[in-house]
Amino acid sequence: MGQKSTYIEVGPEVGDAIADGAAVVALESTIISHGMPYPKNIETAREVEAVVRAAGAVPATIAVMDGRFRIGLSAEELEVLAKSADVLKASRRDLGVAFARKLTAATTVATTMIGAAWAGIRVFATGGTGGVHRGVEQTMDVSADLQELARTGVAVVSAGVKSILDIPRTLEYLETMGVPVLGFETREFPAFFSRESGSQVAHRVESAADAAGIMAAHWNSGLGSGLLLANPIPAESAMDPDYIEGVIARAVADAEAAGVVGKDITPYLLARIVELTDGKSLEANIALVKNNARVAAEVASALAETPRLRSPANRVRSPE
Ligand code: PSU
Ligand code: MN
Repeated sequence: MGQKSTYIEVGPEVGDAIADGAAVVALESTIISHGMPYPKNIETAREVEAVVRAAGAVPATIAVMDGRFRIGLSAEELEVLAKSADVLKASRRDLGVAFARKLTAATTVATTMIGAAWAGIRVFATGGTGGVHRGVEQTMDVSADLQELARTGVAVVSAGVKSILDIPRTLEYLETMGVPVLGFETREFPAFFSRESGSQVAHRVESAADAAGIMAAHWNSGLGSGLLLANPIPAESAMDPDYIEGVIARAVADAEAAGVVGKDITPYLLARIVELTDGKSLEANIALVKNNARVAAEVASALAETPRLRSPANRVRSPE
């Protein structure tokens, strides 16, 4: 049962899975268009979908295609997003423009959460979320992803945030906004390329079922916001923290020198880090995204077993 309304179209397989209450995992598209170089981006997008399937859930990669959320991209649509360098990176503020002008846009964590919530998908896997940028005192650069976690009822599985960001301030912001940050089998908040950041999460969860139980209680009680499930990169793929910290510091300095600002900062830093590590950071990135996809599928499966899970408050209930 696919669904179509003015601003959203749910693909048939995903629509059926949602209607059946089966496990579905949302996946974002900015990581494809602006987070990784071609062709690794498309290979990874396909592999991540396969990981979700192997773990027993249906993948729903999300983007805006021709002015409408598309929930569950086809192979051709994935290809379009992977190849076109100038596709819009759409955060919440850009959605109205993309809808009105019938644009095709990659969705960030924030906008993928919105599309997922509208479709009724509760679990979303990505690499790293946005956060508070280093130098925020001067720039006020705080990713809209954090605000979205505070308002939209979707659980995001990520390997923490990259230390291109200010991790302690990112965690302070999430605490202020009332967003639960759960560590998957750890108390340490992971730093994307490495398993340690020096910052702690408030709560450690022991399994996917444990995480799903907390999510169900959070939503069923009416608390409503999103949650962040922080899942460290597998030890065998982790990078040396001192090495990657040096690379990141250099990339941040290069961005400043090049005058990069606003929404271009994150893509610039991601690409620069890949260059500076001769592609080693990209391999780590791919490994952690797959690991997040697997855990997200396990959490989605556990949630699917939860009786009477409240539907998201902002779900589009009866599309035309
Ligand atoms: N962090 C990563 N890889 C990514 C992103 C973040 O390690 O691809 C992307 C995600 O789509 C995230 C977005 O939502 O960057 C955040 O951008 P900004 O900092 O401009 O809010
Ligand atoms: Mn920003």
